[in-house]
Amino acid sequence: MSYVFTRAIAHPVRATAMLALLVLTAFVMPAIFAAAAAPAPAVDIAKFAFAPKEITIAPGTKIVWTNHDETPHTVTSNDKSFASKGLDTDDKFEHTFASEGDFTYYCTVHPFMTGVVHVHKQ
Ligand SMILES: [Cu+2]
Repeated sequence: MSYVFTRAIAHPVRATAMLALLVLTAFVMPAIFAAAAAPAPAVDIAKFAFAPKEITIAPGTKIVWTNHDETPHTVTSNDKSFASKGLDTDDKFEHTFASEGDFTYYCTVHPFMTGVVHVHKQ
């Protein structure tokens, strides 16, 4: 790198290109990553329910479920496109929804616990 950098400095056009690359690396790239690193939407599992019960996200969004109960629960989609293991207290499960659709899910231990993820372009 230092060899390349030294050679670049020796040539004004290359030096300008190197400066542009440095500016891009130092300022533009972190901004892009900061935008991509928005906090993942969260669904809480508490008192034998998913909260929020319904959530709407854009394709490519990751959702994180956290079990706050003392009882094990699962996050299991009806179409089997995603399924957690048994989640103990404070365990998390995450899934990224790549394509659009309405994804219903439930807890296999307590099938009356249901939720739905709406994935739509926004
Ligand atoms: Cu459960």
